[in-house]
Amino acid sequence: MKLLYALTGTAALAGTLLPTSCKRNQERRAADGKKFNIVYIMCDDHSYQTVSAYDRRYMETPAIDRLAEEGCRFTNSFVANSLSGPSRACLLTGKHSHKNGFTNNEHGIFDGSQQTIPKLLQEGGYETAMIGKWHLVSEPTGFDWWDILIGQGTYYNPTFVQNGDTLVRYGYSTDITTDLALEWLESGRDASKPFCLYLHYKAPHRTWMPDVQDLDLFSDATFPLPENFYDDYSGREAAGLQEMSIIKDMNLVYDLKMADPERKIHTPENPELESWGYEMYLPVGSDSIPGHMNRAQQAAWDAHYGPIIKDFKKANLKGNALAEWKYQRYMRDYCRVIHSVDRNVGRVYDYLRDHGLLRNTLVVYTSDQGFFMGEHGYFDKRFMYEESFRTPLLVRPPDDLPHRTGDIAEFVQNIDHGPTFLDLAGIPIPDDIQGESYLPLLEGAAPENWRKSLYYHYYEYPAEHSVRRHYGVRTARYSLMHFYNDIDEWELFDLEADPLQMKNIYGQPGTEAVTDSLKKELARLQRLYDDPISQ
Ligand code: SGN
Ligand code: CA
Repeated sequence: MKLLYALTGTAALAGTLLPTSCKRNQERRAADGKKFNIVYIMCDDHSYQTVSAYDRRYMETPAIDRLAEEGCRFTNSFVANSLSGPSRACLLTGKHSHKNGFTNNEHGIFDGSQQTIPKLLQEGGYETAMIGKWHLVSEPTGFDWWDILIGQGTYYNPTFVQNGDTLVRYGYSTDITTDLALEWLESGRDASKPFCLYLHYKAPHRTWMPDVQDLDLFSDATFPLPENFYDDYSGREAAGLQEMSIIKDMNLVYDLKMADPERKIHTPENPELESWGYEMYLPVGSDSIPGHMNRAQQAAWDAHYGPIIKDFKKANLKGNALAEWKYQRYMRDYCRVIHSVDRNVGRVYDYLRDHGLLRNTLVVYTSDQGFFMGEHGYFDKRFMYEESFRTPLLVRPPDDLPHRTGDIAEFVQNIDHGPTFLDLAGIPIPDDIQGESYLPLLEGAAPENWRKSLYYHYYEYPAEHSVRRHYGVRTARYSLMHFYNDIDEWELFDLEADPLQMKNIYGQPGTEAVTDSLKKELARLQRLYDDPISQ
């Protein structure tokens, strides 16, 4: 640990290898003497399908979209390991999971003594803050200020830990997290320093609990069913073995809030769900418990869901009708939760604009991974399939930084944020960092040697949702993945011919040459990133 930390010293940084364009930019910025701030906003499980800058089928997100309208939309943004803790560790280190040591949520404890981006920023004169969902088990290091949710956090009346002190805050998590960020921007930071703020929302993580004020939104909406909602997973063994199907795994009470007072739906078949009920309902005789709703919030929920529960029971749906009812119910709550995120991103934007900070602040909007909105019949993420491997990424560069606008199509991955921040700050990027700065892309460069393929590795199995361990490579046209551990299955998709990834062409006649070259590329990436799976 000490050894890694020593790498952050000046001597270790002196030999840093940077792409020429990065070096040029760093020198130029250093000569300008400009210091740019960073506001990095990350949601938990926000699908690109529900960001209207990417997809207009479901809902509008005007505040989030504005970042792309005034800046850039990345059309090929991916993660390295589609799960919360691992994504956060990639973000903080600029390294793949096997290098930062946090491979899965269930057994991981982030080693905060290692080199991290916030520590490097601090050493470079930056003030750093982490506000909202942290999910890395150990206490944050490298932050001048931190105010984090415990574990997943709760939507209502959440408990935070502020620089080591526990505090319960009453209200809705997304609003509170924004309030804390704005308070820190206004009066918490040392205004003489440039800053980097990590603002991490808990929303829209399962169980997609809307704010009281948003309960009536989308009530009349009918969301289009994904084309492959009724996927039968033929030819894709791992795809069929998961436990994240809307039809079979999404719970009517726990996920879809059908906690009927008569307890016909709310059955005792699953004791955990039975005791949780609405996750946050107050036990009888109690008025206020952290993480649970208070009486007024609960009354608003009852007023909203009560009639839906009644209608649902009367309808006695079966088969596809029940499946599609579940899908609509899921989408309504999910989109309501996003509506609140969008409103709060708007509050952050307004603050930055009203305080003249858009001039010298990079604003990033992204998610810790993508999410399935019923594609393949799924909710959740984890797979290297497109909906969870991709994640939204909209970046508004500082007005004072000469930059391009519009779409950026190069492959970027969440290990790239860290080096980008260092690059923007004019801080040398240590050569053990595996991500690439995408700042040259924002500045309008089209580097010829930009990565042409992506590496992915998911580890959390056996675990909730039963997605098998897998690693893989994705190029512009193909996605090749190998599921391993208690299974040994390869899946290959031609994304041009089969963008929905329904036809596994691995082993099919005519695919020998492409399979061979993809396996070579996979091996090259495993060597490049030094992933022991290949050794
Ligand atoms: C919880 C959820 C899962 C989810 C994981 C990981 N179950 O365990 O559905 O896949 O988090 O999500 S829940 O019953 O607690 O809602 S992650 O985004 O934090 O990695
Ligand atoms: Ca997540």
